[in-house]
Amino acid sequence: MTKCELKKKLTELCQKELTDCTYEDLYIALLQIVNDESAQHIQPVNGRKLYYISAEFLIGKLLSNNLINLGLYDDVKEILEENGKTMGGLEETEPEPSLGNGGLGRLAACFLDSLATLNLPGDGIGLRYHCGLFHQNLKGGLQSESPDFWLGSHNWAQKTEKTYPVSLAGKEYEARLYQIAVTGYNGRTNQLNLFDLDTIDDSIIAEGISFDKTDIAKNLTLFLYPDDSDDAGRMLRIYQQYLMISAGAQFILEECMERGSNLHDLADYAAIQINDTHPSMVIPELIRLLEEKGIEFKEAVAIVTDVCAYTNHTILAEALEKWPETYLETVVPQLVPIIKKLDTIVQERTDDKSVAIIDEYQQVHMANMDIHFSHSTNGVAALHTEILKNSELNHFYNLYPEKFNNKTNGITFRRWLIKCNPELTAFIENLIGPGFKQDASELEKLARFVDDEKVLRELMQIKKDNKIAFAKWLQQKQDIQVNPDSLFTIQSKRLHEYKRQQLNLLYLIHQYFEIKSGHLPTAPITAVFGAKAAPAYTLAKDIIHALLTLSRLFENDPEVSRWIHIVFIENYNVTAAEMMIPACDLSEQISLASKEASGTGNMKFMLNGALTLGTMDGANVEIAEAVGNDNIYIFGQSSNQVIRRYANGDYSAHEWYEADPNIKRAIDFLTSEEMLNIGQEENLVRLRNELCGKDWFQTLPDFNAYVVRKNQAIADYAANPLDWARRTLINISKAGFFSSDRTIEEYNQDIWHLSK
Ligand code: 26Q
Repeated sequence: MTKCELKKKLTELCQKELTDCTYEDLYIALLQIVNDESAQHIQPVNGRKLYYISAEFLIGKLLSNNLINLGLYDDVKEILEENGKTMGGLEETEPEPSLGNGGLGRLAACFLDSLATLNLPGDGIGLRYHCGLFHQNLKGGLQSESPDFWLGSHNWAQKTEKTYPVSLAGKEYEARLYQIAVTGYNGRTNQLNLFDLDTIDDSIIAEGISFDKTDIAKNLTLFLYPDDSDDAGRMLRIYQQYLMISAGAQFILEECMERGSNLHDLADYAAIQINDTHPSMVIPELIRLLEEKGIEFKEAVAIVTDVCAYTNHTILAEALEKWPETYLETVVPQLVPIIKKLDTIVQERTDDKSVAIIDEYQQVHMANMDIHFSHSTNGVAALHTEILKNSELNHFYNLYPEKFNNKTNGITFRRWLIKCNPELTAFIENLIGPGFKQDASELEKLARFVDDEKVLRELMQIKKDNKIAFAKWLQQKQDIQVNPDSLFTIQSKRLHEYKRQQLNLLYLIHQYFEIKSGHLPTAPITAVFGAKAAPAYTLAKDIIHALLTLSRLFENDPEVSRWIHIVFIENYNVTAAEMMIPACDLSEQISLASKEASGTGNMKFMLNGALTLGTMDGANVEIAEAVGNDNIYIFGQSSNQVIRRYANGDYSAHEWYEADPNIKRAIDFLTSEEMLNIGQEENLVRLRNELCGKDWFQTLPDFNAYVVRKNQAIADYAANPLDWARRTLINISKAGFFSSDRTIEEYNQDIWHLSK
């Protein structure tokens, strides 16, 4: 479509002059134009097609991204500007679909972009939640939650006439299919298929995000992952999961049969990727449906094993789903006999009880079922996969070594560079041409310029501009002023003890004492946090509270505020990430080694010209390998040391606390008079006691190394900005490996074998 045609269509749809249009008018018209245009890129599927089933797709706002992928972005931008409007204004009109919690959901969204860009037939299957991840409010120094409605009257999910019957607790429901078009960059259009019930009723939402959990017809898809801290909530998760996978399985079988499958040959038509254990019931459900269609159990099991593959995203034991058999008996009685038969097959294969599907307490282990009855199990970074093979899933690895493989995560450069950092994109394009947008390995060509002072100075200016833009956004959004000349160090990710925001907190307290005793930092820093805590995760909320309290304490103290400014971004989401990441100097990736499966934020920051301060965990290990030790700040215990400490059970937080005066001083400060004057005693005491009494994620052993390494980074930044810029350019040039295009190529080559 030419710019002229675009303008004409826009005017037609808005039914008035563009200057008279509101952003809302323009948004609605562009939604239609994008959907029409995307439909032009739908292609027939000949051979095998991928179905990526996931309870989360954290897609973020879609308009700008779709315009970029369709090649319409620049024209729309010009048309808007000719009519006194901006792209930023337009973007604000669009609500963000926050249909995911964090990394796992965002990965699914990046994968859909890469599949379509690589011209591979691959759809997503998930749920159309009416409210995405809760909206975080930080009034009074504490997190509270409110519902995040995103559907409104105009949204990307198009209603279809297709419905599928789903039986839940013996009652029949109709799952309706909605579709969001996923258009690749110069690529094809695939679909994100989201299921929903027509009967959802948001008037049952009471205080905050609480709601009546018993009325399934009204609440099933009302929220992304309801609170799982009580039984009704846990049960509701099973209802959600079954709606998703039962409708999904029927949809897949229907499509494959329409394309000519006789179901015996299903594996020639479909590959199913199970994103963590949330969709695992698709295995027994497919077996059930195939049996219904006359295929014998044994063959059905073989077909399903051939079709399905499983991705593991965690080694935290508490995050591996296991359900009491009685719950499944209640919600999905039709699956229980099948799961029992699968468990019997496992018992025939081995007498190792640790790999059973149903354990001695009648708990059903979803991951175990996945590994036995799919043909591939992958981890999401090299270290993570090694830990799965050698410890967490070692017994499975011994049974099926051929099933295990690694697929290091990646991110889509269309959103995490082209969309969020247009200035850096243009700079790169100027130096090496546009090829990197579709072949990220071309970023290596930047290596030629690492000693070119003019180029480096330009890169510094871009970072500065992005910091200024972030500062403006922050001012507007939270009425906070930050100094763009300070070093921006950012930790943005879900709040979890293993991610160790508390380590960053202790560092900031330590620096407070340093300043007070006359040891001034080498440069002023702005310490930025973005993090949501699960509503029932008390300690995570205590960490947020401590950070907010410390932030106020610093603000009130001019001696300290000259040097350190703590900023907590309210309601961190994809949109906020797009503002924060291009503005970052130092990327905090400080999880306890062995606990972060991969991380993907680490990749986004690197690509946008930040240096990483991190532990040897997840994909940090591969980032370090790619850029070399001079271009990253690594600190802390190795994963082996950590694993050994857990195995020996000899870690005593209290000993570390007593032995190290700096640690003691920092922890004690949490309940000092200064802090208690501002914050809440209950929260601060609880956090203090946790840190010096338990500290399950070993914050204290890494404390000194963290302080030294972080101060080294700040000193380097202050002493030699040009060298800092040189090292950020090296990071950018090595980021190509972390494109999700590479990840998807690997999945396709090793697991899916899709036909183009
Ligand atoms: C489980 C049981 C009950 C309720 C909720 C859950 C649940 C919900 C969400 C369990 C896990 C999740 C999300 C996990 C997640 O986001 N994992 C991240 O996946 C990324 C993509 O692979 C990795 O980069 C991160 O390291 C990993 O933490």
